[in-house]
Amino acid sequence: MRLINYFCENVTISNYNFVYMGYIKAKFHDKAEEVAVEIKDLLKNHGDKQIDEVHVSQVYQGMRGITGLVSETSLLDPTDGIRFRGYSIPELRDKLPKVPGGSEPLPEGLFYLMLIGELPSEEEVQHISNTWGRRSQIPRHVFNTIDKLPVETHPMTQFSIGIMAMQTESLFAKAYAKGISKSEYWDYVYEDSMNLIARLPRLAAYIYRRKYKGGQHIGPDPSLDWAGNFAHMLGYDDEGFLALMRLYMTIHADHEGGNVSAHTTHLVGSALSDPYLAFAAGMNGLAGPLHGLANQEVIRWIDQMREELGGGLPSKEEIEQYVRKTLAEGKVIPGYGHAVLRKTDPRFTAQMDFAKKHLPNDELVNIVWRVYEVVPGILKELGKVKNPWPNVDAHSGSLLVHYGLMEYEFYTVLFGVSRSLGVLASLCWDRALGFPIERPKSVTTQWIRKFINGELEAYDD
Ligand code: AMX
Repeated sequence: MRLINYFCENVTISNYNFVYMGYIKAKFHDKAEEVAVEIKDLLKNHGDKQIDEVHVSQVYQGMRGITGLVSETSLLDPTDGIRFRGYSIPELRDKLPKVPGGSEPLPEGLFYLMLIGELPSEEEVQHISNTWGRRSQIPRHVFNTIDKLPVETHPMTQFSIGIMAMQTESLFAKAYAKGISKSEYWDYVYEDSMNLIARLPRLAAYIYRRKYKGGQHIGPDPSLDWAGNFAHMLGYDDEGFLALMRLYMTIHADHEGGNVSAHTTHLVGSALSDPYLAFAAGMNGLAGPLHGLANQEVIRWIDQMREELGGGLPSKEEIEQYVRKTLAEGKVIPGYGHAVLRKTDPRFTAQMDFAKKHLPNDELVNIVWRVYEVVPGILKELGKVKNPWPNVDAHSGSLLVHYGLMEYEFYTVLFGVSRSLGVLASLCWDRALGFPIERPKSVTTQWIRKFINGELEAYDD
């Protein structure tokens, strides 16, 4: 029999796995056991039920629309947008615990929701904040590794290298090398994930201060929450910026399992690469301009437009001309379009809401809003763009610039720190549910030609 007192760090029970198991971990383990039983039943009774059919076009076009993955932490609806365990972004902003007197949710609460599947209490959020605070130390060799890179190295490259340098700390890799049972994998992946999330703000802040602030680093403030402390270590103590970081870290955390950063982390983790290796791989995907790098591209694109037009708030006609010029040059309009969404991204709307409340007269923010009035109509005209509406990246940079974080090459690192919450919670679920190595089938064009001509059968297995 298992006797778990969730509120004790050290529980006295017969199963040795539960001894010294923290409250969140024990609760996660229980939830995962329930879901594992449910999945076993689903597979036994409905394993043959067809969930999708695959068309030749999808095989060539980025597997778009193929249902082929399970990711428990969030689900993306093309029109409603992202829901984390069933909760929309406006609901999360309302229901998740906040700092006293604060207006934005604490990302610790979202992590709890994604991991456990329930809204957390204030105490539970505090517990996670404290745990991450305690685990945030980074070994010196990680900073030394970063210091060896040319300072002009892109912050995302430094971030990825820093995560890889931290892989020396992987408890999963050490335990696997010693030899552990499959049933224990989740435990070490959980510990690595918690340690990694705890350390990322410090790593990111180190990179920022090294590259842009002459290496004048700022120590953590243990009285602050995870996102607040991150803002502090970056060098921004304005209450508005702290609130923005809490919102930013919440809304960028997860976008179901098929996007490049989430899918890559899941895929690499499926080979039993430890969380450091898997997350670094995901970050290399986030660093692509069609994915997370789009946030820097948006500000760069607007800066170039302003430069060409001589500054100030451009008119709608001027923006239209610039959009058409960008398209004529064979480039995409950064911050617009999405592989799944078919409406304005609720993450864009949440940031717009924040801006209307806190900085309605900011010029750059007003340019972003004017671009929003112009771009969808033009993209619709093209006839090929499936989603002409803005995504999360169209708005985020303008808010950061307002508070003084002008160095747009760093923006994707902020996205990456937030994304750790979703993809690492998901990785814990992957190992707890014993998901196998991922290995879809690929074919050649010659094979497809023969298949179309009826010379070959589709693969069955
Ligand atoms: N500007 C110009 N053309 C665009 C466009 C945009 N914003 N979005 C899509 N298109 C084009 C595509 O390039 C494609 O053209 P092609 O047929 O000549 O190659 C055509 O429209 C069809 O594309 P789609 O099916 O609508 O989009 P997709 O699923 O292939 O790609 C995305 C999705 C996000 C990569 C694409 O919309 C894009 O490049 N957007 C700009 C970059 C961006 O904002 N990325 C961030 C996305 C959110 C995130 O991950 N952080």
